[in-house]
Order: sequence, then C-alpha cells, then structure tokens
Amino acid sequence: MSVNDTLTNEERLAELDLDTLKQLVGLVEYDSGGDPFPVTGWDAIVWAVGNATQTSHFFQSAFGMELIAYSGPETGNRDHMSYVLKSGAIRFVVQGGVDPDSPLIAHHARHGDGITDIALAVPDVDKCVAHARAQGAKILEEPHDVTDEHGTVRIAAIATYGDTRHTLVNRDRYTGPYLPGYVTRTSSRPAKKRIFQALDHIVGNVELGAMDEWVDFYNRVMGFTNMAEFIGDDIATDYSALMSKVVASGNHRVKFPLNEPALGKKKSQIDEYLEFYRGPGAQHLALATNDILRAVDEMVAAGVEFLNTPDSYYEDAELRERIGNVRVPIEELQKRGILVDRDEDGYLLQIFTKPTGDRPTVFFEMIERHGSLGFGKGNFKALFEAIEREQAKRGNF
Ligand code: TYF
Ligand code: FE
Repeated sequence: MSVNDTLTNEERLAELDLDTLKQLVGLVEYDSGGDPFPVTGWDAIVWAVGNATQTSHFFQSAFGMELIAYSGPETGNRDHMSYVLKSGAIRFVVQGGVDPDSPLIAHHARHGDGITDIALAVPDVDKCVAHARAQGAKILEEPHDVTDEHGTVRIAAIATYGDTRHTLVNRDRYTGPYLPGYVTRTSSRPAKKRIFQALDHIVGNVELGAMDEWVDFYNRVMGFTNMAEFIGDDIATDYSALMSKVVASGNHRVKFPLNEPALGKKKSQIDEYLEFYRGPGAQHLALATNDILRAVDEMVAAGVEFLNTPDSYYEDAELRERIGNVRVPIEELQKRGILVDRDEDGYLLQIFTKPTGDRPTVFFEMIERHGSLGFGKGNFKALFEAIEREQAKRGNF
C-alpha cells in the first residue's frame, strides 16, 4: 500500500495517525491493489446555502471550525462566495450565490441549505473515472488539471443520488489553501479548540424502492463493500419507517448509510426529507470527536439544539446491563441526552442535532467511538422516537 492511499494530506496536516483514525472512525486493513476505484478518504463537503457569509460564521462559532480559504468577488469570482472551513482532517466548503443568475441560487431555491458535493480524495482520478464510465456512471466533469502558482490539482466529477455529486480530487502536487481560485483567509475571531477531528459517515436519503439500486451503484461503480449494519423490514414496520443499508470504501474511511422510506404508522422522516429537499440528498453528517461531553457543552453554549432523550432511556435496567462500563458516568450522558450503544467490538457514544437549517432536512450527529464499528443500532428506537416528537411539532402525525 503506498503512502498516498493510507492518509489524506489533510489527515497528515492535522497530525492524525492511523491509530487515532482507527479509534475515531474505525478503519480496516485492506489491499488497495485489487480495488477498481481506490478512495483514500474525504476531500471536502461542499454546501449550497442561502447566506455563505453567515453559515461560515455559524460553523466557526458553533462547530469550532477554522476559516482557511475564500473565493468571491474580491478574488475575481463574481458568481458566488465560497468559504473553506476546517476541523482536524475535514473541510467544509460553504457556497452562496452573489450573481442573482448563479446556478447556486437556483439550487438553493429548490433544495434549501444542503450538500451539493461529497468530494473524495483518490490517488488516481483517471483510473476511477475510467472504471465509473465502464460501469455506466454519469460523468459530470472529465478528468482535468487545474493549476495556479501553488501547483496542480487533478479533478473529475461523477453524479450520485439526486443533484448530489462526487468530485474526485488528487492534490498531491498542490500546496495552496484549497483549490486554484481560492486565497488564504483567516478569521479575526479567536480560534477555538477544535470540537471534532474527522468525518465518520454521511447518510443519503433516496426514494422509496431505490435503496438497493444505490447500494448497487456504490458496489459496482465505486467498488464500495456492504457493512453488516442495516435497518430491515422488522425494525421499519415497528417504529422507524425507514430502511437502511451501509456501504463503505475499502479502508472504511468513507461510509455511506443509505435510507429509503418505509410505510409506517406515521409519515416517514425520510418522506419528510424528500418532500422538503425536493428529492434525494445527504441527510446527516456524523462528526467524530474524542470528547463528546465537551463537544456537546460547547455546541449547546453556542446555541446548537440537540434532540432530547427521555430519562427513561437511562433508567432502563436493561440498558445499563447492555452497555456495561463506559468512560464517563451515565449521569453525565443523561445530563446531555447522549446515547450509548455496545456491540461485540466495543461501544460508541452519539447524539443528534435538530435540523440546522430552515427546512427539516440536514442535521448532524456527534459520535465518539470506542471500538464499535456500528452506527448505534441499539439506539434506533430511542432516536426515531425523538425524531418523531420533532416531526409532530412540525405537524406530521
Ligand atoms: O447513521 C446511522 O445509521 C445512524 C442512525 O434517518 C440513523 O446515525 C439512521 C437513519 C436516520 C437517522 C439516524
Ligand atoms: Fe449516523
């Protein structure tokens, strides 16, 4: 395995090593030699928002992210503003239209705030695109070089669910702050201690009956493999009103649970998403932290709202039995509403925000893994009940 498919540049710069990443996001050993579409990790998560200037402020003040680069009218980009934020190894790129005719404005009018691009770091852009094309994927951008005084980036893009894309990026020959066209930009606000170090997974919501097609897309086009965790008919009909399967890149750095709605007693949270996003899209991002208590405390202090967990969750003798010893007293979890799940490999702590934009679409999960490679199966019931309480407040019964 070459060094290029072991760590992304960003992970190296963030001084994350394989052991730390293994703990944070759960990696596996794998031989990239036989992989038709090798993926090193995440490159960037690109957002279209109604006000990039203020969303950038929010991700700094409430999520502890650091402003590192910018493109906009002052740098010759008359179409939109684009702010690049980072936390540990992960970048968010927040974009909002300036020109009223910008395609970003139309995208935002239809979808609201959301993710346009889940960009992935790959060692060989051309090899990935050749494979994707042979498998029938829609190529949105052919492989090409973009160059400035900091060097050259090789880039291409393929379509995934809805209006979402995967840009494929190799920046091995580039030293600039993000991409050509961007300048270094920092904030005058005092830097915070970072709240999260890495991105664990991004969940996609797709239409009823389409989940298996998208699992097949990630298997065939991108060489992803299926992970054990899924939500099947059994759980769906009882309370969740969704079905879910998980695909992952060979090294498990990139994990994509895919949800489709199921018919339940109430309107599925996935249907609500599909209605308000006007189609398939990214539903939640799980941010990996090594200190979920501090993460929640700082985010709550900054005004982020998390889903509530009833006291009965923590008072359940079966839960206490199931989870055994965790690094913090259960009372500390209860105070903040943090959920805990254990499987044969270890445990995880997790908590979910309410939707962070105006529409009931995108939200975040904070996750602290201690050996568990799962997604919190034992918490699905409590979680979906909490989501349904929020849906009811919005008038979905
Ligand atoms: O990513 C997961 O699978 C967990 C649970 O609509 C989950 O975070 C699954 C579906 C969903 C919300 C959370
Ligand atoms: Fe999740």
